[in-house]
Amino acid sequence: EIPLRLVGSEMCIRDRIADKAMKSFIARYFRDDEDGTGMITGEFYWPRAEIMEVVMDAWDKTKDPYYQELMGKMYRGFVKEFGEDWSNNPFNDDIMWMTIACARAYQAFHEEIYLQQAEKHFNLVYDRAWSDDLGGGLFWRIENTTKNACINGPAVIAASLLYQITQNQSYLDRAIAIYDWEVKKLFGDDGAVYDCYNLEKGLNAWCSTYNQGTFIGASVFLHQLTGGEKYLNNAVMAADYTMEYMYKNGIMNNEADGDDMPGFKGILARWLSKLVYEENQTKYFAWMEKNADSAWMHRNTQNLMWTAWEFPTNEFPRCAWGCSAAVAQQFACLPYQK
Ligand code: 7K2
Repeated sequence: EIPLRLVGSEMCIRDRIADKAMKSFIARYFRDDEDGTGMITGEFYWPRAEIMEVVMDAWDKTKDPYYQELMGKMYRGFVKEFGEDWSNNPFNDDIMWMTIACARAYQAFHEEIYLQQAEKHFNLVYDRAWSDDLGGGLFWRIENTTKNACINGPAVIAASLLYQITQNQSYLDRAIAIYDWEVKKLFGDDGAVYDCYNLEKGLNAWCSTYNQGTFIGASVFLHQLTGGEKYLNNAVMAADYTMEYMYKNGIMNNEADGDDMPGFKGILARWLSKLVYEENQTKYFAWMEKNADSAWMHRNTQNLMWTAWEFPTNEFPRCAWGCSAAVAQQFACLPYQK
């Protein structure tokens, strides 16, 4: 068990900081509507789904019933805007992020709608995105030109969750097949997870925290579901690469531009936490805490933390998504609640 420790001059334990960070984030960005729905203002499709995952992280680490209610409101707000059938979104990854959020919500709360939506949309994406081009794997979008880490890693996680829930072997079989392909085409000997493989242009070897993160998560699930040692070795390689090579054990400051990148680090935080706590890989913990502390030290007067964790947070951060990553980082440093 990793002990909680006192943090800086606050002399406040870490779970209180995570709680304060989340409540401040919600106070600033969550719109609570009278019809029982709610939404994160200013955010579009996949950041909305991923902020639901941050809510699920908070549930996993606190078991505070408030988060069940919050997840329900966010889910209903999402459906109010995008409908119950997400197949008209051309991005397979967008649908898959929402599938993961739903599968996690079902595991936590056992509300049927979440499982129905997760199963329906996992299968929908799998059926339209899997192909034998490049030896397997899922396409990123409906044009079927490129196979990306950002759909394949999340799909392994979604399939693993669905296998845990249903015990339906076909989910595990598909998780393994997608994973094997990702390792073959998008995983380097040094632990790098490459962004994508384009049918015409070949490999794009760019690395990002979210792809490292979903690969770590996928590896941990398959280690736990199959017992295969290679999965744990891969998770450790990908985590080492992220901490030691990408960041030299320092503070994460980049991925702040555009609409997609500012929340990426929260995805790494989530799955690295699973590797640390569930697989007892404690060597990453000090680095995680260092980043969580730096982000908190650089919060603004509303307790919001922008995604460049070594710099002071502006009083008016650019978007909710870019403030959600540090909230995820705070929860990542807490143990799972039984
Ligand atoms: O090119 C992909 C991916 O491979 C790359 O890692 C990121 C970097 O960009 C896209 S994935 C982001 C898309 C997700 N779906 C909704 C779209 O609006 C968004 O661009 O940013």
